[in-house]
This record gives sequence, structure tokens and C-alpha cells, in this order.
Amino acid sequence: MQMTLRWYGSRFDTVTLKQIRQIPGVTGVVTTLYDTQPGEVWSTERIRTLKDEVEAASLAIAGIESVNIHDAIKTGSADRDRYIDNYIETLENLGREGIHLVCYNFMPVFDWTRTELARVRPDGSTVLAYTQEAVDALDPEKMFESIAGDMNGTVMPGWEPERMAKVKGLFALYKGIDEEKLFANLVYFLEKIMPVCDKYDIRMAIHPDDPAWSVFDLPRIINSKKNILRLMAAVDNPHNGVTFCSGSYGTNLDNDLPDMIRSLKGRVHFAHVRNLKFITKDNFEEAAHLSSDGSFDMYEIMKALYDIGFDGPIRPDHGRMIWDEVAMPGYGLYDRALGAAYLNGLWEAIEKADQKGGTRCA
Ligand SMILES: [Mn+2]
Repeated sequence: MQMTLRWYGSRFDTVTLKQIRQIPGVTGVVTTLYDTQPGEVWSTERIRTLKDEVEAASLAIAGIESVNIHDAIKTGSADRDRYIDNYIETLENLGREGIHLVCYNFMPVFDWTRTELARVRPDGSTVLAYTQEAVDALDPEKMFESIAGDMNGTVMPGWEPERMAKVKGLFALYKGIDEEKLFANLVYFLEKIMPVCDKYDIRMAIHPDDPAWSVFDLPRIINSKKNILRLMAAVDNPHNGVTFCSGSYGTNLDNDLPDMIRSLKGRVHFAHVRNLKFITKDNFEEAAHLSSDGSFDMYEIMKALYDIGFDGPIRPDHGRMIWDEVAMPGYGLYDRALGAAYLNGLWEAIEKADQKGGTRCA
């Protein structure tokens, strides 16, 4: 595996490439052209500039998170092929620049949902949190306003103010799109892009829905073992793979994370590894990566990744806000650096135990 950090680009991120380079064991970033709109073609020139900047800091671009999907593709509207053609052009431009991993999601309207961005934990750190009760009490159109005050002046992915200004229209767009239609639109999209992925060896890695159930009656399809395996079978090409995000699949306690990883052998192209602390099954908050700080056994998650021979990029996911850092919620430097160091430690121990005579039990 390759340890990485997500980086939003020098114009948007409070964390610098120089800082990332100094986290032990981190050799790359997963990044994006944060100011492009879904549906826009990424030019070779801009990709190259981004790559040069990352490489000048002695890091590599391990993948793109994300190339976002236009709503026309998700809703299957009459003009979707035009946006798919643009997506293909972006993939070609990325492939020619030697970038072989693209993370994306297929969630309608909201990329991810949290009801608090700065819940205080017993140790005084602040974290993102979710309660179903708060979602049920909320008018979805007011979702953005309810959390915007806690974004520390940053623009959070999927919650861009321009997009949120159109929330009412977005809900109208998805009227009549149920889970089966959304799934069919996803399969249509993947079938169209697989030839270019085959040509340039681009691994597409779908990010799960977060939380892993329907919110505001919007359809959700990438949320369980059954559903993700259905997608893998529907487009049975190794370039159709997943971002295994423990914190997203893990929102549903029915998801057995190590078992899911093992069932996805060969299709896990990217891993987001983080911990959650459950108060009740509908009320959870993000925790430090350390197993004992949350509800997940992080060793078992890393062990499962090791056992399936995972060799892609991995990153610590959201971090707590600690040590008075002011950054995008979830994306500060300090706690993610601690997370990377901890995950690296788990991996080293698993690897050495295996080399000393243990066996891989894939
Ligand atoms: Mn994730």
C-alpha cells in the first residue's frame, strides 16, 4: 500500500505539501482540481501544472479524489452522453499524464451528510458528528445553513455555496429517480467509460454513500456488501472498483467491514481508513484513528486489506480538530498525521508478523 493524504490544492487547503512531505511514510497525495465544475473537461495543461507542483515537493499524485459526476449522468437525462464524453476526455487527459486512479461518488444532491462539524469530545477535540434525530428535524434546504457557520472559512467538498444555492432545483431533478434507476444510470456510465479505463489502466473507485442509508428520501445505492457486489458483478471489469471507506460503510453497524473488504478482493483500489464512535446506532461521531478511541477494530480492517493483497493508495480519513488548529473540518494536518503514523504502524506489524511465519488467510 501507499500512504497518502488528501490535499485540496494550494489555493484551497490550509495544509501545505511541505507539511505533508514531513509525515513519516507519506509519499503521495490524492488531490483534485477543486475549482472545476462537474461536467467540465480537465485540461492537460492544468493536470500537468498540478502534477508539477506536487512533484516539486517530492510527493506523487497517487490518484484523483474526485472527478465529480454531473447530475445529468446521475439522473440519466437526455444530455447525459455529452457529459459522459467530457468525463472520458478528462480520463484520457489524466491517463496520458500517468494518473491511474479516480475516486468518485454517485450520491444525489448531498455528497455526505453530517449534522455537526464541531462536536466536542471528552478530550476537548472537535469532530464531525451525525444524529438521525437532527436530520429528521431538518428541512433539507436548510441543511447547508445549519452547518455553514462551522466550516472555518473553507469550502467543503460537495457543499459548495453555489451548489447549495440550487438545492431546491436539485431535489426536483431527482424526483422520480429511485434506487433502481440510479443504479441503471451508474451502470450505463461505467459501461461507457470502461474502454478508456482499459486503454489507460485507470482504476475507477466508487466512494460509498455517507451515511450508508437514505437521507431526505433520496436514493442511496452504494451502502452495503450486497449492493457493492451487485455493482461489481454488473460491470465485471477490474477497472470498476471501489474506494473502501471504513467511516462511510461503517455508519451502518450491520456492515461487517473486514468481511466486506475480503469479499472485494481485487476490486479495492483505494482505501479511506478511519474510526467512528457510536453513542447509539443513529448517533455517531468521528474519533481518533486508534481502535480504543472509537467503535471499530482498526487492526482487523488493516489486516483484511493486507490479506487481500491490497497495494493501492490508502489515506487516513477525517481527523479530529486538535491543538487549536484552524482548518477545514475533518481535514486538518495534526490528527490526520497521527492517523497516518498509526495506520503505518499497524501495517508494519501485520507485515512483519506475516513474514515471520504467519499465513495470509485470504
Ligand atoms: Mn471516505
